[in-house]
Formats: sequence, structure tokens, C-alpha cells
Amino acid sequence: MLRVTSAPRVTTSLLVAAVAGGALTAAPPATASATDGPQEQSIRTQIVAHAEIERSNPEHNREAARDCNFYSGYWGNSGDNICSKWTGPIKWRSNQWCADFVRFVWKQGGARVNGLDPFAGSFYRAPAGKYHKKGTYRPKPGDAVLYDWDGARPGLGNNGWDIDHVGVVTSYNGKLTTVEGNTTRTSSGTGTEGVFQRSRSTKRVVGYVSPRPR
Ligand SMILES: [Ca+2]
Ligand SMILES: [Ca+2]
Repeated sequence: MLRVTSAPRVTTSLLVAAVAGGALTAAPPATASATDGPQEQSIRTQIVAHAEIERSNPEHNREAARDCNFYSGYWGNSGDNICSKWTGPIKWRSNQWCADFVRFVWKQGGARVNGLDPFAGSFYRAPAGKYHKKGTYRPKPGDAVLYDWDGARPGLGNNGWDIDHVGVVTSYNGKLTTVEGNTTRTSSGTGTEGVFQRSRSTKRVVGYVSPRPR
């Protein structure tokens, strides 16, 4: 639905700019959204919507003891089968589950998930998405954001194995707003881990991965 209304808006603003400025060479802002087709825009909208659905779903949005969580259970082969908790037919499993959360939301949103696994670095390694190094790209809603917490500066390491955490971008204005799994409510790092909205600087960001349509 959003793509239907956003497309004419872009056209109108470009026309207004062209008429007012008399400069047909004036380019739109160099955001990658200008290159997204309706299908990509729709997937981004769906990914953000599903991230918010999960964040507000008390059946999914908190881990139990020993990192037991719904999302690792959903993928079936992630981590360890040591959990006794069930959500419907899904038996929870124990793992560090940030990537299991993001790939779940990508799948619900209609994005490709081939090659993604429980490691955050799989978003770099997998063919599912398109990687953009930080500084070369303006992040957009629905992107996966890749963090490297340690080291002098954030890096991919050996084929992405230095990446420590992944979340879903919901907005960007110089600072990131994200929805992430296996994180705490605030940067103080206290409380039960779960699915939370986070506000983050890009200081420890390595790069971003754009979803592709299935
Ligand atoms: Ca945890
Ligand atoms: Ca690291």
C-alpha cells in the first residue's frame, strides 16, 4: 500500500523541483531508495512491520533461561535442544539468537533468506542480501545492520567472522533506530534479553545488508 502512495509523491516533488528551479538536471537526493523498485519498497515496509509485530508479541519477544528463545526454535537446527518451553508447535532452542530473529523477520517480510544461518556474519556471507560497506550507503528501513563490538575499529575480519551482532534498521537520521533480538532494553545491558527497539550510533557498525525479493 505504501508504495502506491509514495511513487506519485516522488514524481510530484521532482516535477515541482524541475519547474521551480528550471533545472531538469537537478538530481534527487542520492539515496538508494531512488533505485528501489516497488517490490523492494514493499518488502522493506513488510520487514519493518513484522519487526514491530514481533517486538510487541509477548509469546516471542523474551528469552527464557539459558538463551532459550522462540526464533532459534523456529529454525529447528539452531543451537541446542535443551529448552522445555513451547510456543504452539515450536519448541524453543538455546542459542545467541540475534541472527535467528533477523532472518525470521526477513522471511516474514518476503525477503530471500538462502544462506543465512545463526551467525550474524552470515548476512555478509550469504547470497540472500546485498552488502554495503558503512560510509558508502545510507541505511534504509528493512536493512540488516552488522556490528563488530571489539577491535580498534569495526571490521569484517575473516569473511565476516568478526561481526558480533545484527539487527533490523527501522529508520536512520544520522543515528540508527533498530529492532533487535537477543539484546537488552538499553545500552546499560541489564535486564532479561529480548526483542527491543534500540537507538544506536554507527560507531561500531561494519555495514548494512539490503533484502532481496524472493
Ligand atoms: Ca541472550
Ligand atoms: Ca568482533
